Amino acid sequence: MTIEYKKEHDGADRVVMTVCNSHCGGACPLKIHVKDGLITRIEADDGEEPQYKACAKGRVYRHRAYAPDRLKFPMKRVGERGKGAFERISWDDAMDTVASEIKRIKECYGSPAVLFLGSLGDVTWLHNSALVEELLIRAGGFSGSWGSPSGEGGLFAMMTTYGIPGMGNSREDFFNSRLIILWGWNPAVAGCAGNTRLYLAKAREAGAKIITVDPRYTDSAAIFAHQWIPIRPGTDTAMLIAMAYVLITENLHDQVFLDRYTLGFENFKNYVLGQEDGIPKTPTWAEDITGVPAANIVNFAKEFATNKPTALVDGFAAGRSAHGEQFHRAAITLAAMTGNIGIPGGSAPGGCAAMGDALPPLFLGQFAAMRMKGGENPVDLAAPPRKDAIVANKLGRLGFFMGASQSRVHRTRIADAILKGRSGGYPADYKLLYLMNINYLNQISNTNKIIQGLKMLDFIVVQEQFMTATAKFADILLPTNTFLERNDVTTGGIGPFYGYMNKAIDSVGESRSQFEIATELASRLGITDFTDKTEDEWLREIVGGCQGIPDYDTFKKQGIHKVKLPQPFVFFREQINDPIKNPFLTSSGKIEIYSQEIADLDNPMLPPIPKFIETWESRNDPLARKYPLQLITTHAKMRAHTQFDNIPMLRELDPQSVLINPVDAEVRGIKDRTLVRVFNDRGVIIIPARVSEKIMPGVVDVPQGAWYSPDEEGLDRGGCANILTKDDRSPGGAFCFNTALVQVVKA
Ligand SMILES: Nc1nc2c(c(=O)[nH]1)N[C@H]1C(S)=C(S)[C@@H](COP(=O)(O)OP(=O)(O)OC[C@H]3O[C@@H](n4cnc5c(=O)[nH]c(N)nc54)[C@H](O)[C@@H]3O)O[C@H]1N2
Ligand SMILES: Nc1nc2c(c(=O)[nH]1)N[C@H]1C(S)=C(S)[C@@H](COP(=O)(O)OP(=O)(O)OC[C@H]3O[C@@H](n4cnc5c(=O)[nH]c(N)nc54)[C@H](O)[C@@H]3O)O[C@H]1N2
Ligand code: SF4
Ligand SMILES: [Mo]
Repeated sequence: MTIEYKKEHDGADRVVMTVCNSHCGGACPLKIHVKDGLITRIEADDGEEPQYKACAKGRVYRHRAYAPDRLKFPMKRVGERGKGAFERISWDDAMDTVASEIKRIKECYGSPAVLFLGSLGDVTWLHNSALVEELLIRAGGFSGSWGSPSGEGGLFAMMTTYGIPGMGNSREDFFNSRLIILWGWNPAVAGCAGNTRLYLAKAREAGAKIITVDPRYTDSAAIFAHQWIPIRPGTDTAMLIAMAYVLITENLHDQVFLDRYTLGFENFKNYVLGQEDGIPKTPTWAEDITGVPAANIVNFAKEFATNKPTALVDGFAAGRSAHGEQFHRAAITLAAMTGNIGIPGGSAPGGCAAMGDALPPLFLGQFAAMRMKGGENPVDLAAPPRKDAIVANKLGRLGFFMGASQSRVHRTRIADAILKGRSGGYPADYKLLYLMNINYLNQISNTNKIIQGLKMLDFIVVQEQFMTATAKFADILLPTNTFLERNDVTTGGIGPFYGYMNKAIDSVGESRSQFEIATELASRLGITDFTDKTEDEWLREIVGGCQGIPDYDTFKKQGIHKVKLPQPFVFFREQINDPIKNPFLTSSGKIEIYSQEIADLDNPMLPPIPKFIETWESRNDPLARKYPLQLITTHAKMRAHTQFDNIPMLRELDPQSVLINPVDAEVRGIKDRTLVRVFNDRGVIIIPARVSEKIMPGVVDVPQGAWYSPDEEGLDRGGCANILTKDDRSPGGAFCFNTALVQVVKA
């Protein structure tokens, strides 16, 4: 859709309104200037307040769309898997091969042999991996996986404690907070940030105190915080429990709130005071575990209890660990003990508080629109339900990656399942892998094992925009266009808005949209009624189901519809204001500090009250003698996961490196920018070190998402963090990207 434009600026023929939402948790309106069919420049939102200002990644999207390594034609592999030798073929050949391989594998081995893995790419309602899942369902079914890499620990905590997934309050509600705690959350860089930065700055100006709890002195700490509390990774639960000890023993907890809205506080209290196991969870007990001085824990706890309202925002990262769910359950408990849930200026922890009020119910409903027609996946239905599928059972088909069937293997274990199959106790022998919107090899734990798995398969198809490390393992590569080359709709990442993503340019090369690819493939699989609508008709239908959007054509022209809320959204406000009329969606109708649902699982590693359980590969693990440093793998400023790592000007702004404290660097003879090897038994990466006090001693950070780039010896010089992470999950399903031990030496 074209809007009028003052030509004197850059001679653009037209300016197209769209929205970037590159899997960074944000969504930012973009104005794309187009001249002679080519993008000349990109501007950010300058419309009505609040504006959602694009970051550097969105502003240079032109470089991504026109990158030299864009996949422009369908290709078939001609060399060894992983080496990247391909030959151009026609779309007809590519589609025929993919369809005939799907049919062949299904006939020879059954539908469970077809494995599908998809992720997000862009977070939009039409062009997404649900399309191919839908067609595979209609073709007889496929094997899926389960587990959200972002925050399965948080989801588990929210489902068991509140009964539904949480959301953040509106960002302007920070103005009502006296204290804001960024616990493992760095919104200046990542964590579904959007306008958060602006609102945090304004809240600080308005007098709120801001504290960060993080192994790193982050940009958020530097810009917003009055205090930084460094903490050892994976030990946050111990600190929260010791804070509960201070509140209980100093009688600072809100007993009225606990009585009215929660269940099981007494059980938790017995554990905290040591009546259950003989160990009082004192600040001194926690000091030894967390590295945070006991006196600081006492002061912090008192500050939390006496500065109501406090927004405790627990990011997903501390939950991305070997007992991640305990962290989020403990954070919810602390917020309940201080009466901070469901009130203006407070927060409902559980991970999703970091996400903002992105209209998730509408988002999920619309996203799933096309899938609904196909019904359930026959492969899922044929297998018995998973006993521990608490999250999946409650979210049903609306949840991503959360299947409740035993046909689904946790994503961290997929490579192991490929390698071992049924003889290893897995539900199927996988033969064909369909990858879409995912950089599987790079982004899921234990890259080297994934590589072994990928070599084993009969056939791999990858729908990609670039020659990623994963793409190099494909037998057939299907080039996908970018959001600039198709129409779609989206919701704001964290702000309440709807965005229309207008097509700005024609598809680069022969790349096609995901809708085109799915439709074409469906017809070759004999599914003649896959879709009865065009792209535009689907979008009209989806938009028609959204509350408050004016009319389709106006919306398309405007490109963005900012939702005006009568007052800041406060999650669980109704439950707190009128608990009889609006109970929590747990079986007791209360916030379940004690969860019978968890107790019924009868797993000692999943206690029914939040408890501190030491992780594997902690600093006390005997393995720490060999690999003495704790690894975290944070989300990088200039990438959205692996997206944008191939854009030189972004890469230069923040080159991949391992962040290490001067104390740890000095004993190893490492100086700033020294090339180092970071390794453990799972693999090695070779990248420069950044020596800085911005990370606490004993911990190193390899930001996730850098492209795996092996040299001739097979050693990764790109700095792919998942070379080092373990392919295991927490008992509640959390990915353990922040639980690993490594050593660092000069290269
Ligand atoms: N620029 C950018 N933004 C992104 C993304 C991206 O790739 N790039 N990805 C998006 C997606 S999909 C997601 S899920 C979110 C993820 O967002 P987050 O999970 O919030 O991001 P992280 O950078 O992994 O972690 C946030 C902070 O937690 C700290 N941390 C790590 N381990 C621990 C721990 O054990 N304890 C404590 N207290 N802190 C810890 C890290 O040092 C970091 O500063 O970000 C979204 N936003
Ligand atoms: N060590 C470690 N690993 C992590 C994490 C961590 O904290 N530490 N974080 C995890 C988290 S939270 C997440 S969400 C995952 C993300 O993992 P992924 O979703 O795998 O990461 P992306 O880089 O977004 O990969 C999307 C891929 O899809 C391709 N693609 C194909 N079609 C399209 C399209 O139409 N549009 C777009 N935009 N891309 C397309 C892109 O080029 C890209 O290669 O990573 C996880 N991995
Ligand atoms: S990458 Fe994320 S923050 Fe940056 S412009 Fe795109 S949506 Fe906005
Ligand atoms: Mo994520």
